Amino acid sequence: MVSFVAALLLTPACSSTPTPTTPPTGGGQQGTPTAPPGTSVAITLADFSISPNPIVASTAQDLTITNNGSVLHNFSIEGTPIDRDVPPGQTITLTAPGPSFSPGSYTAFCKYRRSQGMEAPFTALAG
Ligand SMILES: [Cu+2]
Repeated sequence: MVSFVAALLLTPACSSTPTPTTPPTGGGQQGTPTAPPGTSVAITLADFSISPNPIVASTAQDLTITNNGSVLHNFSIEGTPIDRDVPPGQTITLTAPGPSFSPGSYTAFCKYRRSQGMEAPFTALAG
């Protein structure tokens, strides 16, 4: 048994045929995130969550942010000037952030209730 294990460990990895790694298709749970189709991405604020979570958008897409909660919420993106209040029942539109907003990984949050779960990873893709 010991020699069998040793033989496995000593087998050179380069002797095997390379296995192609196929990225998962659809869903976007793993691998490269993809922005939802369309010219805008809908984001919903609630008491106290942000959806979708995580958020993926292209810098060419508008963000429409709706507050479905009962109190004032806010949509901010860390490291950017984006900081907008959204009163309950209202929807705001952030037009495609464009040049002020580089593709990358950010954190979106409600500045009033971040510690209560109103925070989501935000991936901005080149648009
Ligand atoms: Cu909030």
